Amino acid sequence: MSHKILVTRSSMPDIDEYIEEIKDIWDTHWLTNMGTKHKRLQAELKNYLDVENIDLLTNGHMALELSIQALKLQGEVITTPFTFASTTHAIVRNNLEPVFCDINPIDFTIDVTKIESLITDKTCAIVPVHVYGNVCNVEEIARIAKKYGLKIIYDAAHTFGVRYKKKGIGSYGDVSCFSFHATKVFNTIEGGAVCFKDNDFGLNIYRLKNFGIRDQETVDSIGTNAKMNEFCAAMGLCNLHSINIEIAKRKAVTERYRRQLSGFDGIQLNPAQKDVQQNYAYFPIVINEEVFGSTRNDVFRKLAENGIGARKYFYPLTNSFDCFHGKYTPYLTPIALQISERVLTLPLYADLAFGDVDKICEVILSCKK
Ligand code: T4K
Repeated sequence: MSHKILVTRSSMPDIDEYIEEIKDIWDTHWLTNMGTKHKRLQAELKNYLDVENIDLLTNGHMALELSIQALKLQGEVITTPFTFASTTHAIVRNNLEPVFCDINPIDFTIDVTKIESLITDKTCAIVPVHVYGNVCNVEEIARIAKKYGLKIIYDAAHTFGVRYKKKGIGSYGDVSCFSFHATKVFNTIEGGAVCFKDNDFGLNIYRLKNFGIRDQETVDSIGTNAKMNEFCAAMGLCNLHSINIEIAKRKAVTERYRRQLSGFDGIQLNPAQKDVQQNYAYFPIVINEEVFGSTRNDVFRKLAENGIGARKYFYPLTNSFDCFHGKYTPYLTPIALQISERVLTLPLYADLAFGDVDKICEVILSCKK
């Protein structure tokens, strides 16, 4: 292949549209601290995501970390290790103890049949991940949380624009945290958001993202700085104009992959879930080497030799990260462990050429023995 293909490529608006959007910043000199673009984007996203309340932040990680802080949690938090570093780090950085639950092997979200056996008198919350844009079993998670009095904070970093049973995904649980990173379906360069129901929680988040400042003479919590600036908000306003086209193009790429990779023994595809309006965020495949004849790592290498940068999202599991010095036991989440050793996330972005998809599939299938 003459050109390199990476796992994703940021979608960007037309440059003239962006310049037009940021022009008035040169008149106002208002660059950050909840300016007019921040306010406009917040209102437009509340509408698009179909949520009761939303606040914007510098990134998806701060959305998670500050949400956990704002809920003033203590003790143990049930979560999964099959995720990006951010999910587990947000828990540990709040001095909470992550308790790792396994995932289900079909859509890779938390295995709801295993949550209750992990609950102790120290459990305070569940942090499930809508991984790859797949929706967790929100009904069962809500039932368990209600029964044991637990908070639910969804890591919704991958689910921008996803709807479940016709409702915005951000309206499930107590809180949902979105990422608007450059690599996401919708980006504000860097950015994130917290969607929530409780107004007091919203007030806490607003203060925490701005140093805990209540007014010019009162600082009532030890907050940090996690405010989205006006240039990022402007990027979001422009990208939001074309979000439906973005998702439609991703859908077309996804369908092209599915047509070519379906029906091969040893390749498991991401499911289309019932009652879910998808966003086509990622295209993971799971390779069972015993049937396929080559391992995930063989396929990864072969793709790399052909200039194709697939990624091992999510390997290694967060419960085996070096920074935790062997504190957790990946063998206690065996399905997550097995999937992390078999999964490969293929390139996916709106303008990925069909010819490139065909080439990627050809290289993968050439590894079948
Ligand atoms: N929870 C979950 C489940 C998440 O997946 C994430 C983030 C978070 C929480 C936290 O949200 P943020 O705080 O990030 O908003 C990338 C992203 O940096 C990260 O946002 C994302 N998850 C994760 C799954 O992927 P890396 O280390 O793989 O990124 P990197 O730099 O290798 O980029 C991947 C590819 O994207 C590149 O090969 C090319 C393309 N790219 C990258 C950048 C930076 C672009 O096209 N443009 C760009 O500006 O983590």
